[in-house]
Amino acid sequence: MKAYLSIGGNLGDREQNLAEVCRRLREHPQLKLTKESSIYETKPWGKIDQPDFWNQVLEVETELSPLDLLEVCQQIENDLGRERIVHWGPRTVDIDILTYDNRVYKDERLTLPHPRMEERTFVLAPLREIAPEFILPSGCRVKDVQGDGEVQKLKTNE
Ligand code: A4P
Ligand code: MG
Repeated sequence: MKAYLSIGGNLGDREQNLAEVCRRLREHPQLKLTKESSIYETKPWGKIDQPDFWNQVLEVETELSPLDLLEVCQQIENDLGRERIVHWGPRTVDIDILTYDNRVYKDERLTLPHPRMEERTFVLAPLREIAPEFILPSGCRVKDVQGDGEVQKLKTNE
């Protein structure tokens, strides 16, 4: 199954933290990290009185169920020192599952597709780079949707 992950953080060594997420995903026996976008420096979305984020989008292939994939993501967040203090607040690293093979899912642990993905340039810009033909939940192609928020490409992976 193909899934897209949005990763980002704005505390500590942002470059190192993103690299560490990728390293751990690559090492996971039931996952294949198939694409990595460039890294973007992004203005905080939602709660704006916090440092700028670094964000990236990844494509993974996996046989893990959506909930098992979420568990892998949360384990990596915890290992990298993520503390949940403020909702939408500063974090070392956050890993969100954007989509999982067109699945629709909703319970208290997981909502698929990610409900806010189409509003956010920090998600859309890197996703557009690795999957320009991707059809968003609204039915629009990712290359035709802009979203809100300022982003700047830092490190090119193209
Ligand atoms: N959860 C439900 N659905 C999902 C999913 N598809 N993927 C649950 C991952 N987790 C999902 O998340 C809260 C709960 O959401 C988890 O327990 C999980 O079971 P969290 O990571 O603990 O808290 P959070 O990240 O503060 O809340 P939330 O609602 O996930 O926030 P977002 O939407 O992730 O937004 N600005 C910029 N520029 N860059 C960013 O990366 N991130 C946020 C956080 C705000 N502003 C940002 C950025
Ligand atoms: Mg989150």
